[in-house]
Amino acid sequence: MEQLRVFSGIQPTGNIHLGNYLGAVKNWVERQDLYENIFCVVNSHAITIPQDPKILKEKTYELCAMLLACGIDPKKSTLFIQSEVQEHTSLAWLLTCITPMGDLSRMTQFKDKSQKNPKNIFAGLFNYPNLMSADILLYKSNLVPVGEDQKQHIELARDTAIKFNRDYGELFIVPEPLIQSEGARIMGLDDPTKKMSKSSGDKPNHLIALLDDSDTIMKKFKKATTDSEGIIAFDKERAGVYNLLTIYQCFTKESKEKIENDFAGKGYGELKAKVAEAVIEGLKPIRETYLKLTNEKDYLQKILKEGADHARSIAQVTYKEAKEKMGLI
Ligand code: AQP
Repeated sequence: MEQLRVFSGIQPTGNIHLGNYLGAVKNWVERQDLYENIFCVVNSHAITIPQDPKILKEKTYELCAMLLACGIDPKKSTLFIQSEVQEHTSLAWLLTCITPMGDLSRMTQFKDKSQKNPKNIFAGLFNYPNLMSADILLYKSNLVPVGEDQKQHIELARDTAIKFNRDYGELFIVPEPLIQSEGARIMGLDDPTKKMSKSSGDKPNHLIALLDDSDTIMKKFKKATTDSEGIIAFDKERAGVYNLLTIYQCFTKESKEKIENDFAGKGYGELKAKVAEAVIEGLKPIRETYLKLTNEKDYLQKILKEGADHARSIAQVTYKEAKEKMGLI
């Protein structure tokens, strides 16, 4: 039986954080043996918000090294940088020409990000979902493992694939999102009503970066916003405690019942310390491997070149088919 193909991406827009890790990357790593995997650092997505070119370049390589440190194995997964395969932006243009403006206007990420940067709203941000559809459809991907915030974009990619196949002839696979039950939406520690996000990283206590040292992680958790009820339970209505318990569960892999029993009668101070300890322990091997990889620049370049060559060989075939079906020479 043919293996299902997985595609997913991550933007080099800042420091990779616990939300990116628990919502997406950890899932990619743990399921590598099940699928044919293609993972991409989506730097062309990053420029939909203004970036400093020098920093963007640095962050792109840092993120590639970090994905390897998290456990992406180049023998099992293709890893590459999006802008190295030009078919992503080429196919995005074809898809842009068949996507209704109304569908793009409904995207909540566009609304959120344009509210955060009202003076810097560019057409690229509006068109971001078409580039994401191109990323996924180019590889005829069956599954797209993402956090909950990307679900709406995948629904659009599905609609686009269906529309293209209907109007121009069968070509694309209609992809399915793969969203896990725990950790699909990790919230900011400072404000558990808002998703943990790289672009809010300037708020000192918002996110846990995967490279934060143990003291910083402990300090940030100790300051995490909770409530005054004093009961430790998986209650979605109490977002701060729920978020801490979810993070704890993702690292310890214990059941909700066991966690609630273990914390019964304990205070928030103890909860925060235990969550911080679990996170410190879980991130330690990642940080250590990352530091080793920063001295192996040639190895990283080699992996990324091989990854881009492989990705391009698939992408070129799909793009040529799409172009011909639309009547382009
Ligand atoms: N808070 C989160 N909880 C769970 N999953 C999350 N993801 C992002 N934030 C959370 C998932 O991480 C993957 C990579 O995301 P991305 O870098 O492509 O873009 P994003 O979703 O916009 O993530 P950020 O951190 O909020 O970045 P900025 O601030 O640059 O927009 C995706 O699978 C995403 O679902």
